[in-house]
Amino acid sequence: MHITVINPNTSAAMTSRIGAAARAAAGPGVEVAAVHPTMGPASIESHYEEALAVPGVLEQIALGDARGTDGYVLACFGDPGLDAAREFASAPVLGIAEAAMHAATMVGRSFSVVTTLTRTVGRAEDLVQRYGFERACRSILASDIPVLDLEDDRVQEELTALSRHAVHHDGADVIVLGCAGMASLQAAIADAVGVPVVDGVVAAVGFVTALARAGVTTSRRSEYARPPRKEMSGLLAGFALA
Ligand code: 2AL
Repeated sequence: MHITVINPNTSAAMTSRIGAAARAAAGPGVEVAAVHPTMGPASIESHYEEALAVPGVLEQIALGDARGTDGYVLACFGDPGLDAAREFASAPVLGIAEAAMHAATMVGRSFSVVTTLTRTVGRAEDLVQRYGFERACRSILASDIPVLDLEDDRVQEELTALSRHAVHHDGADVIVLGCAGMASLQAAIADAVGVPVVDGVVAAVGFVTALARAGVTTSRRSEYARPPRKEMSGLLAGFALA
């Protein structure tokens, strides 16, 4: 089985960390290609960057389909371009926010998200609503650590402190990590805080391999039918579907 994990930003270092987490989660018999777009923002922390990341994500889906990918993971907590990717890809596509929120509610009644910049909280709130987890989500707490600084030493300490607050003040049974670059912190935060911590890359790889093994893929009945052929112009001319 071949899984493609797309880091929607163009940071090669982050893609390689995401790939390591995805391979550990996938286990034997699952080949993981961890890729990132050839164009777009270095990290995604605003709606502007999210919009500009999507063409590069779709480009990686075209390449993944050509390789015979059996399942895709969009490894950014804003789930950028998830609907478009689902229409376009020949295999199921899961976002990491979507997968993490589902996983969290399978091991607890409630969860909190610990994330990067305060300005990304609105997007996470929208996704909580979209996926139907308003009752389960207790809080979304921002560390104000930028995505590309997640390797800093202070990160584990700050995210652990936020997670403790989520458990003791907000009543969260489970912590959801709100960025694709946080997988390496999962065990340490879970040990320190004493509740399950869910990383979205790990959750999404697990769910998408299960779907692919079961032979279950995106419904083409209506909304997620392949997009219609249409002329595309300018910089996007290459995205016209044949
Ligand atoms: C992210 C993420 O997962 N990747 C990225 O570039 N931005 N998420 C976030 N909350 O900032």
